[in-house]
Amino acid sequence: ADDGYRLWLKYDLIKDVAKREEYARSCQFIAVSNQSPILKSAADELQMGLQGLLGKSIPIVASAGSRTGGVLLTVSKDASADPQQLTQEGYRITSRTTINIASKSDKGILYGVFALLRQVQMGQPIANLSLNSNPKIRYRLLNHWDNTNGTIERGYAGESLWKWYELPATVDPRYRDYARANASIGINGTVVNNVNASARFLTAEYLEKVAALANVFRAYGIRVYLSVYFPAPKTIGGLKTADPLDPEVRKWWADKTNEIYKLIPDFGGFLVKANSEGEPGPQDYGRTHADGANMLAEALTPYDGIVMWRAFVYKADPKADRFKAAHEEFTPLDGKFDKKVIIQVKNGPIDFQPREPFSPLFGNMPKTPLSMEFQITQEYTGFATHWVYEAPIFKECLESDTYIKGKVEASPEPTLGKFVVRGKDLPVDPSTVARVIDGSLHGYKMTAIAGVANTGSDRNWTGNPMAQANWYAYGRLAWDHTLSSEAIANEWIKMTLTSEPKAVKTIANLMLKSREIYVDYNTPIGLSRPWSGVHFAPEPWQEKSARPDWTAIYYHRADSIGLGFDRTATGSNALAQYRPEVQKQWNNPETCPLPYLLWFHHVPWTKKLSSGRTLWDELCTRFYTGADSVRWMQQQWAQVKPAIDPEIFADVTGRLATQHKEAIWWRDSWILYLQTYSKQPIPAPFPKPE
Ligand code: GCW
Repeated sequence: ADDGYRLWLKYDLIKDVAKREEYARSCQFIAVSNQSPILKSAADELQMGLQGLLGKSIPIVASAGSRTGGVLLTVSKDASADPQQLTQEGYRITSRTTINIASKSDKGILYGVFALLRQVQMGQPIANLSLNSNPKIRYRLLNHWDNTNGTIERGYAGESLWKWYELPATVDPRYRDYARANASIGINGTVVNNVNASARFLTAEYLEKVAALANVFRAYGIRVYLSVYFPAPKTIGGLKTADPLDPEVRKWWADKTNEIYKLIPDFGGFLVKANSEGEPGPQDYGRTHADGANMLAEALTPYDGIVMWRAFVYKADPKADRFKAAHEEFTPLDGKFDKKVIIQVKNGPIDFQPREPFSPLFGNMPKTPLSMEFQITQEYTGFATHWVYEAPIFKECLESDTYIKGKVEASPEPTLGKFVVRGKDLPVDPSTVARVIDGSLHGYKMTAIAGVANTGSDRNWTGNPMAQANWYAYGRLAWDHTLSSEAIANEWIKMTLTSEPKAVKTIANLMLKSREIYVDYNTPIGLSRPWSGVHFAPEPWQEKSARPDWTAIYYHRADSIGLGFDRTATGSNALAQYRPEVQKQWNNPETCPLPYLLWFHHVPWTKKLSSGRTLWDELCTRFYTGADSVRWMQQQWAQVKPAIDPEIFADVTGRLATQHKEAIWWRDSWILYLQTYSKQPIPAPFPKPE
């Protein structure tokens, strides 16, 4: 039975003998001239993968000589020999008499090896290949919200993978498998500790532990980064202040950085959550985010490291609109950051909700590189129980048009791509969020993307086996945001679960619908944040909390008239933070698409929506059909049983049963609560809440 440990790197023997032999004829040896640690990883991985898939042990040789029929791994730093413009980490795979994986860097070879293995795993031909691939984003990171005591903030797959108590002396072999999995999807960095950071991570004791992890990850092209506790100069440095403009504080950070680089020469840099949800920061000393970030950048100046400064800020002000906070605090600082600083922005303006409009910061800081923070771990999408495939969440944000460059018309001619080229200088694509992040819109030199990890100590890494797809999809999109959710789902299913065509289709369909189903029973029509503190149980009735903006009512604004947050000019006017074209899509309640309606409007219960139903009836319809669709998911899943490993099948079956129960719980909680305001009956044909 399959316990899920091997993720998508299964390498099980290909059943079709003819196919196996066909592959084997092209892979008789692996030739690699040098044995840098990364190239060694690449060759070893290829050897191991082919051993499993083809049932043959393939020799690794230093040179092919005159032999053909093997795989060459060729690092060529010579750019002039590169008409097809590979970037540093890109790779090219060509095959005729030999398969040649070429790159400018060892890392590129490693990525190319995984791409070749993927072809074989998916049963694709490897003869006559001509594959060119460059990552669209330079820093592709996971963010772990892991603590010193082994817990993970918002982690639902067990404890931290990092065994701090036994590091650095004992190095769990699992760290290597973690690195292999990440490298296979192009991830090249990892922030190992929580953004709500303990200063202990910067002590000599912990730095040695972190260095031990870095020593494992390095051979897979993965650099380690640390989240830092801004007042560390006080708490562990014994200084009286952590004021970023204080010379002693600056010296402390510079010295600390030197100490880190002595232990970890390829250290990636710092991630900072400051003046956010009670975490201290430069504002405590009357300084700005830029002052704080630039101080750390200065400390990193001698090194190839960066500062990722988070824009996740909001104040506990019941009258303010949290939606607007990041834009208000950060846009005035545009252009004031050191060139080593990148501002890390969550996809939406609030907090990783099942559906959010894109953050209005994207496009509005042309002089400051912005990076994307997605949440892979399912804090707001049902933990490890509910099956939610997240690629559509990520894509929806990446493909949103900020209209920074105005309107770009859709092309009637498909041969030109989707969009009209109106002369060489004009953008071929609209100014999507993806083009902010990949640097092409504003010409950012530094580009980055982060995903809050969903991994943990559970044997199958992610708790719910289906959540492995979210880790996979994040990595694939970080590499190439133009891949479709469907293509990624198909890859993942074939590599991980089954290649039986009907089952692949059924599962892909389930995955692609799963997010909308969740939204329907959880937060339909633009609702958000109906949670209690742990973000698990429905609690839309919550009106009191430690902070006014941590109640549910702050977000949904239910009253006797209607539901939803007015963010137009008659309300908080958050819409003004977007370009006029975006405002136009959302600021009229008559035409605002239903998925965003209650994000921007307070709508009367009896108002007829574009669906032809009143708001109340539409809500009930969503809650009921959403919950009912989980039953459909169960039925669909039952059909693929013969094609799926029994252990994984049973695991997912169990989780779906719980999901169904909880979907009904969500439905009934919302409906019974909202009914106290709407005073409307539940429309036919829906039954009474259970
Ligand atoms: O989503 C919220 C979480 C916090 C988290 C915070 C953040 C790490 O509820 O647990 O803290 O966001 O992103 O900083």
